[in-house]
Amino acid sequence: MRAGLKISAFAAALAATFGTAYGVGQGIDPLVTESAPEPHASHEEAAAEGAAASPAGGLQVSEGGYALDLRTPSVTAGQRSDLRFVIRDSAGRAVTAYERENTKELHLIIASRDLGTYRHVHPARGADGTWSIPVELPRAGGYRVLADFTPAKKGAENLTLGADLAVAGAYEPRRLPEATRTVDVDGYQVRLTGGLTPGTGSELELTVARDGRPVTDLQPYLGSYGHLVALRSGDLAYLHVHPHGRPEPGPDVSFEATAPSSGTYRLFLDFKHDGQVRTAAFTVTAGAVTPGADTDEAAHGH
Ligand SMILES: [Cu+2]
Repeated sequence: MRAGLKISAFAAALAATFGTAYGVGQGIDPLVTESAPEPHASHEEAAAEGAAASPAGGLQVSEGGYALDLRTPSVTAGQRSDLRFVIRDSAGRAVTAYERENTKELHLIIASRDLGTYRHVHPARGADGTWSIPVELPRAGGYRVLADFTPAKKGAENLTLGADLAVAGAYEPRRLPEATRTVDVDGYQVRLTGGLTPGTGSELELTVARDGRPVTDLQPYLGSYGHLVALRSGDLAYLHVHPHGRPEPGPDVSFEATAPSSGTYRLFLDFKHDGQVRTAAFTVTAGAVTPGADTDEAAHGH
């Protein structure tokens, strides 16, 4: 059992390393993205629909000819300050035209490397293309700023670019909370059903209750009844999570997500009720740690 666990952890580390290397290749030459070989992919991964077509986002500061120029690379913990950034095209010009997604031109995620602090915000864009949002981050440390957007240009695809943000102050790293099925937030209980499977889409269902009673009057937020973001622990790779099934105002909100690799992820559900947006966070492990799976993965991977 102990040996199996070690092999699994090693395999997960390899998967993360290869995933990053593949991402870097994309940045150097976007033209070869579609046909980039994946010699490390297992048979299962290669067969999994969409696994190769949608690598994890957020790992690169530049991709597909666009770059995230974070004008505020550091802020101070506990102090309110303006976070400013510009999305630039391949000629270095500020992008000023975007397609709206979920009612917004750009979605910004700010997350600490230890995943203990998370913000999903919507900055304002100036006419010159500079985005800004006031932020106050409670704890010091390394953070990632992830911008999710689609340029309004023929052929442009949705991108998630990521940049490092330093938050000055006394740094105390925190451990990722243990995996749990139920999370309490401001008097609400949110239960998670389902999980993440590496390379394959799977359903995640979140059920919202208050004081033990199912909440059936969730309010629309950004065009739907809940928003889910998944970040991979270790590199903060960003997963695109899509709503699943018919939209209903609770108590269940469903999503479909594909984990790019085995490993540990943190899920953040934003939901709106009584006029306020709240966030429930879950730790989820993708890929069952079983001796059989370890052997299989090691055999295919090498
Ligand atoms: Cu958003």
